[in-house]
Amino acid sequence: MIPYRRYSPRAVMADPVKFRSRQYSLDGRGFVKVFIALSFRSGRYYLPGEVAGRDNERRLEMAYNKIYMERAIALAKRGVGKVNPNPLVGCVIVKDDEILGEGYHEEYGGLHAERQALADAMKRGNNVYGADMYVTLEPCSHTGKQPPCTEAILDAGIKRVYVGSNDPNPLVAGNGIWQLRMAEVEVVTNCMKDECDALNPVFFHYITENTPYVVYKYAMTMDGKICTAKGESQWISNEKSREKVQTYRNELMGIMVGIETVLADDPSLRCHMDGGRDPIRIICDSQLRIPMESKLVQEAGEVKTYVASLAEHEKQNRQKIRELKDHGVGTLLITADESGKIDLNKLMSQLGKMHIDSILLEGGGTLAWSMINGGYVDEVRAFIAPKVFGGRDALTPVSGKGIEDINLAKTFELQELENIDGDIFARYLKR
Ligand code: AOF
Ligand code: ZN
Repeated sequence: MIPYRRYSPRAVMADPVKFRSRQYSLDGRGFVKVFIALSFRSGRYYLPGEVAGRDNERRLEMAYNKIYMERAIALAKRGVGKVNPNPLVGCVIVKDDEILGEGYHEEYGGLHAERQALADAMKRGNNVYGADMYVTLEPCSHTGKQPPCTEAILDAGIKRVYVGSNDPNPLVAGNGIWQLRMAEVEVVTNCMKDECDALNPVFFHYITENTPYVVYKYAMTMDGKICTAKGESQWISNEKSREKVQTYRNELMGIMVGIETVLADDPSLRCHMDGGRDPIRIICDSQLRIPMESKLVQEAGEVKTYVASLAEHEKQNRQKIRELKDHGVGTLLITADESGKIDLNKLMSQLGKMHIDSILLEGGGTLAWSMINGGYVDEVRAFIAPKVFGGRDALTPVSGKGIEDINLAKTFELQELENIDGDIFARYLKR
């Protein structure tokens, strides 16, 4: 049986804002009427937050089978490196303890997880009418590159939807849950929320801040050195650790280094993982010193490459900017901050406008300090090798000016700790 629908889903969908704002614009008596009406129709008591699509404790108690949400999470992870700047989303449709269909968001601009799962069920010849759906992210309710998933869910006659994370995208933000509930689909929120949230720290940051999520990665010795006093650094961490780093280049959309690193190492910054994607390369180079013969410039025809330099120097650099352009390197002209360096706040906004949702920061220490000091580093992934280099002049992961008072330390929270064949891997989140 189709569950009774208080409002026609089409009407809600046609003008969700009207329906939504109606909730908020009602006076006290109006509110009471709406909730009594809803409670009467469904034989169940509604709380205001529920109708407006917010979470509530009571609903958390509803039983659901974790196995299916775990499956949806595993499916979502298959999209790593392919969906940015969209979120990783997985979906499983279940009836009578049988999976009827499943899917995930496979590529940017492609079908959303819910529609993939519905299509999969159809392909298998399964009828999803009255089935439960497990989805790691709140179904969308807007038309973007894809039509609203709420529409597909209602059309298919899904009875109940188990949701992991809320979608903070202002175009969705509770509206997806609200639309489903208004159409009398049962929606249980916060199902394995922590695990589902862990899929998308990048998306959550990018969609709310409009700037990239930044991960600073480095490898150092036990005594905190990233190279010997002579400058040798190959290799500090072991092979397995270095393999892990290649997955970061696939996972995150951009990669950033300072010009000193380019001058010292001539890196290519490409992804050497099988089937991996090369990240967009961004070089912070205020004076535009990047050598034309560097790998970054020479390979710019194959991988998107940008140099960020000071707008104040544009005139004197015009010729070089043109030459770089001929090689396929874009120049981002950013004005200086009060210290005369590239204004990182402006650079981050610019990268956000370019739809770059995430950046792997790979050094060097001066840039790392500026980025951490400015609060732009959201996560640190440190590899600590069981070696000692010593040497007063051997570099450390973060240099720059440093803090002036010990109480002003930049603090992070340890999130993950792993032993990788003797290397310590530590992941920290910004506090
Ligand atoms: C879902 N399931 O699998 C994804 C969702 O431009 P579009 O149409 O692809 O919409 C992108 C937005 O849709 C994205 O910012 C996020 O809010 C939501 N993504 N939603 O229900 C999915 N990928
Ligand atoms: Zn969607």
